Amino acid sequence: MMDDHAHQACEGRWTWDARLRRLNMEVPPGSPVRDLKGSWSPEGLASLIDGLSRQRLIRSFDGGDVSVNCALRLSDGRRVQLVGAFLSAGEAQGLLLSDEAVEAARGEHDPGPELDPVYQPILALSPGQPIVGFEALARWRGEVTGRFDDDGLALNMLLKAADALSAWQRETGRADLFVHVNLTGRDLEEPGLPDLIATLIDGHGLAPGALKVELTEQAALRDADSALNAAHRIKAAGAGLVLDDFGTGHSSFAWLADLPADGVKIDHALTCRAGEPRTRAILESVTALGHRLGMRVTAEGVEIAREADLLARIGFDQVQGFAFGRPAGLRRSSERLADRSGAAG
Ligand code: G
Ligand code: MN
Repeated sequence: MMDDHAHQACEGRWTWDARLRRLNMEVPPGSPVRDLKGSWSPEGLASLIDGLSRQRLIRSFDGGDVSVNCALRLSDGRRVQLVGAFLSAGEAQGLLLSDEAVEAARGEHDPGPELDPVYQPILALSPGQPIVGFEALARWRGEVTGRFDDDGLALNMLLKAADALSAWQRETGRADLFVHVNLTGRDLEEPGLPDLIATLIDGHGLAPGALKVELTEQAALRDADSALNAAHRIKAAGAGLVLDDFGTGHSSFAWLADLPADGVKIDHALTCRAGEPRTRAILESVTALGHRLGMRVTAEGVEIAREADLLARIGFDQVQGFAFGRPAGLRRSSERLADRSGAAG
């Protein structure tokens, strides 16, 4: 399954100047797509790309969408993707992803399954239990399960989640809605990440912290200092930070102390035992601790709806879990928001 999918790598940055109609590409010398470096008119670039991709290129920049997500096939078979957003009507910017050379050598191109995230609602434990946000989870069209080894995944998930959030905010008029995207330690090593996040936030006009990045301590295992640096840069770019899976596996108080997070999610392993006195004592302490640190505290993996009252009394601010909504596609998620009830479904 994994072998069917192209392995993407970030190869550089681009900016689009609508007034001059120039696409400026910055690509380092060693890159397999270094020949794309330079300042292009769309027509000039079109001479390098496969006929079928040309319209897509023009539409991406002239089509009026805030997001730019343009997969191009070069005439020699290499494939590149431009991801980013318009900052204003006249100016867009983003990152250049390319599929590694092995894909080109294969000749005919299997485009791979298309990323099609699902979104699981996060509800406030306040009267009416309104949906306040969603966690985006990676799924591929036509695939039931599986995670593809793909360096472009985090960037594409951020792009799709920002798009989805922007649509939900427009549909509901609620600028306070948020979306969470999970990132790994390897994702944090991507140097273009803070820029892309800033571009998406500015391009869609999102409030600071509305696009949230979930991190587990796993992200810090390889190199804690660089993970923390990256987390600070992401936060400075306008994203919220949420500590994921707290209370299980790798999750220390040191990481809680270090990460400048505005939210923490307590793992299913603890929340499913909230009724037990010892676990309850732990949960009451951890929610109080989260609040002392200025964090919103979410109970995740909640499978029994009537436990919401108990979790609220313990001190949780938010719940997420099968009892309050399974992950669903974009359309269904919009319907859930329109229902307002926040009821499971
Ligand atoms: O914390 P993390 O990002 O790993 O959690 C996301 C995963 O948890 C998803 O795969 C999602 O389907 C799953 N999940 C969501 N709600 C529940 C639940 O109520 N119970 C269990 N067991 N898993 C859940
Ligand atoms: Mn998560």
